[in-house]
Amino acid sequence: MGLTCAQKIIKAHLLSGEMTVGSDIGLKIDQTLTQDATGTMAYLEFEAMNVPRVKTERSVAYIDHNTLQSGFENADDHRFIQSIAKKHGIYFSRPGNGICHQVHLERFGIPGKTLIGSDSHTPSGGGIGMLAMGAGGLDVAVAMGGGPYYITMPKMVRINLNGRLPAWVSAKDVILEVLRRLSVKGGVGKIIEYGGDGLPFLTVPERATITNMGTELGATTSIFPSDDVTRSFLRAQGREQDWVELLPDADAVYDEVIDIDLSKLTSLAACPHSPDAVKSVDEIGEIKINQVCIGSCTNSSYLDLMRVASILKGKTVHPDVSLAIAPGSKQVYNMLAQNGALADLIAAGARILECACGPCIGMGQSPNSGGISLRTFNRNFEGRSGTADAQVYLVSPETAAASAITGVFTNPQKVLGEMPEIRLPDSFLINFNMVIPPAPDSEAASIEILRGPNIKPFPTTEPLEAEITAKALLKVGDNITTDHIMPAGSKILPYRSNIPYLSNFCFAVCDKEFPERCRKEGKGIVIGGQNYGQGSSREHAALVPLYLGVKAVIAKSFARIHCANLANAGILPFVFKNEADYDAIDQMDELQLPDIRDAIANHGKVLVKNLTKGTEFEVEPVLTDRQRAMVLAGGLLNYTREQSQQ
Ligand code: MIC
Ligand code: SF4
Repeated sequence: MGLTCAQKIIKAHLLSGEMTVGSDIGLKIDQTLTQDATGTMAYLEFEAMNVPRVKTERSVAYIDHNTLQSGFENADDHRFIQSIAKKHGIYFSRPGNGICHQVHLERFGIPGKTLIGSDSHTPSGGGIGMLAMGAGGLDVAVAMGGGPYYITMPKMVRINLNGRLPAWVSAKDVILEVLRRLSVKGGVGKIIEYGGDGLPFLTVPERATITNMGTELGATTSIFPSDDVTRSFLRAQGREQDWVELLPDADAVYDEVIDIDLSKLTSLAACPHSPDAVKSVDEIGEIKINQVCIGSCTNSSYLDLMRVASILKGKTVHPDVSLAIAPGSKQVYNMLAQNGALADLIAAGARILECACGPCIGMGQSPNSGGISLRTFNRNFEGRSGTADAQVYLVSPETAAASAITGVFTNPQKVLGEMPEIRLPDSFLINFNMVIPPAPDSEAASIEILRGPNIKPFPTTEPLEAEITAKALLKVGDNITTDHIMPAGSKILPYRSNIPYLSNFCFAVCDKEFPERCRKEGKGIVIGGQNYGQGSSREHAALVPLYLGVKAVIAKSFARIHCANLANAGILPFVFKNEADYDAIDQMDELQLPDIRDAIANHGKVLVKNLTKGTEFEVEPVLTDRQRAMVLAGGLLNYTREQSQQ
């Protein structure tokens, strides 16, 4: 039987398990990336593992999230990561060099390789034919130490992109169409592989827009083949030697096949507050807007911003609209500066931000009260922009730029006339001066790690107790994101290395009293709906509840990375055997899991007694055998230590 692109990479990297859907497989990881908001914790964890130099082919530490330095915290964390990187064999991409996924694609990504990153949008690497996955910081630390990365062998979905996109309709509209069809849960347990006769017309950055936002489908990852388009991108990046061909076998078998006729697509938008609440721009109508933000790891490539510049050239941003633009990388920014496109953006009135995540993660540029903001980003979760009442729509750069001029939601196809042909350059501007290579092995031991006072130790865990009795301290609905569990934004993000402080904001979007209740009760259980923990890879959404005494989460279903982060932290993830039992629990009911240690160790039935209601229901642990051993030990770090002592 033939193999898909993803299966070929998995096969070449398989360290344990069988390539059959649903089995736990361990993969050799060639490359890792971290960003600063998850990186500080990941490197503290890496240090705890006592591995002197990373064992990967390439590990890169990026600074791109916490670049708003309104206190000492962020700059201290940057300095910490820089010193760790130098000592332990990691390349360091300095603040200002760009967003991790954009820079990785330009400078480090290699087709056919595996990449994990402590950021959920790591699947951007799928645009260049990598098997690239988001993971918790601890998993990345283990991979840097040479350990395998474990996933559940996913199903394979093939999406055929056929035909050509109409003028002014772009890659963002393609992935919004996929989200419209599949929803934010539609990719769970699946790898999305793209094919079809439209592929030769989609450049690597456009492919990366699509794989990047595959994260919003809940997919394990998304991937494009590595073909001539990939080769010319790498050639233009001066890295043709990194190219290898990666195509699916003609008789590859997919579990599901979806066809999209690109020529029928129109400009789309994801409406508040979910990336799958997709409507066409025409359906939304010409509503007045207040803000437009262009950038993020989804849409900040050279091609994206050249198109935006061509739309804005000679125009002025509407007086009632604030337009902010953050180029994805120094390469993009510098090229726009050299070819004059930056001047067109500035002249039109765009507020140019540094090459970083910026408004995407609420680091500034929050909209006005009740503001309507059009963003080329990938997430529009409630509160993420920094204000509680913002209405954020996710759109293509073309829709964003056209609307910035008119001041209302605008279908670019209707107002922009003929589309100029904008191509990728034959050679990109290559200047590696913002990437600091690690120190040579011989000097590593003498390098001092520079720690600031904001860095607090991460919470320690204990082996699983024989029994758990605790109250349901919070009951939430479906699609709870990690932005609900552990919000980000400019006020909180600087404290990513300070779990005690962060704990004051846990679940702040849903219930401000939650941290206080936890402190009062000392321990608790969280009850969730479908797709609990979707979104970010931030392990803080597990470490902070752990710090607050959360012992277990019982949900209808989980998002992949968050579920793994819970197990890594030693928090038990359970799903209801019978979803109707969810309805019978009230917040503050006292729940008991008798003999839980024994049940986890011996694959026994897990019964939960509702002591308040006098009822009983069954739940199932969402744990592989390896994860069972891990939670028994009290999480991945304890488990890794135990294993290394054996
Ligand atoms: C995000 O887009 O939510 C983030 C911020 O990049 C996160 C990582 C984090 O929380 O630091 C992600 O996507 O994993
Ligand atoms: Fe940064 Fe936004 Fe991309 Fe996350 S989604 S990595 S915050 S640009």
